[in-house]
Amino acid sequence: MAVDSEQLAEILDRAQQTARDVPSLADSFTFDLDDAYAIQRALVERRLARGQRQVGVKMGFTSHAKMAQMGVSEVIIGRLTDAMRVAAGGRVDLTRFIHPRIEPEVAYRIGSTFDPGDPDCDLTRCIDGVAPAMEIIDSRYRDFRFTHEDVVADNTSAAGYVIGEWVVPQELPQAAVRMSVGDRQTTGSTSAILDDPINAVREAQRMSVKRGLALRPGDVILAGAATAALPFGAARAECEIDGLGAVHIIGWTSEKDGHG
Ligand code: OOG
Ligand code: MG
Repeated sequence: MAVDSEQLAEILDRAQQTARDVPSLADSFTFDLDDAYAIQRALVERRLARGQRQVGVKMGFTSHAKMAQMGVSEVIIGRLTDAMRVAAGGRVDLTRFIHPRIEPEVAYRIGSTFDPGDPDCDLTRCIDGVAPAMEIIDSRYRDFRFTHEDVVADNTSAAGYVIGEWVVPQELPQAAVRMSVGDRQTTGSTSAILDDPINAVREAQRMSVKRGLALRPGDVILAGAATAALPFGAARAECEIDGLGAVHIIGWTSEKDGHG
């Protein structure tokens, strides 16, 4: 019997809104990858019904470091909404998350020459900006433990993102990537992202067609983390990519009032 995507989306939506984790859905329900993308769509549609706007997509597991960290080895795609955006240099209240992690990302912006209605339009030729970025991931699953289908259903753990200054598109086959969170650091290279992060743009175009996620001019694409994620606590998090510059945000914890 087909799973009820609305029912499973509701479980994940409530987990996100109350910042309380849930067990892996795959422990209790049988669903395949097509079902998982249907659940993701239903989940994000709930956000859109609350007035959020879809502003782009994010690729996941585009580097071996991320695949190894999470035990999932196939590229995934998720949706970004405007409510997930954190201003560069801004503060982000961590109490709205369950167990946030942060990771370095390359962001691409789709320019006005992109024609979503033309299947032959090459998205990589329509990019009009690239920027250093970070993604906050916050799996709604207990202990960040999930299957490939679970994480797709959960909108690929998407929870927040910050983008630095856009610069003109440039080749980034092997730029050094550094991220620090308080006194912890991680380093890598953009070459870890599918050999070259522009390949993540190709994958975004291919998978958005296959999975029915609309891409439009002005949308953002996060290429996927070049390194494993770090826990994001009350600290300054900064990502620097050679040739692109740096971006930072500050995690802090508001006083919890004891009423959840
Ligand atoms: C899933 C999200 C993966 C990336 O950049 O590889 C991702 C997770 O790690 O929980 O965003
Ligand atoms: Mg990511």
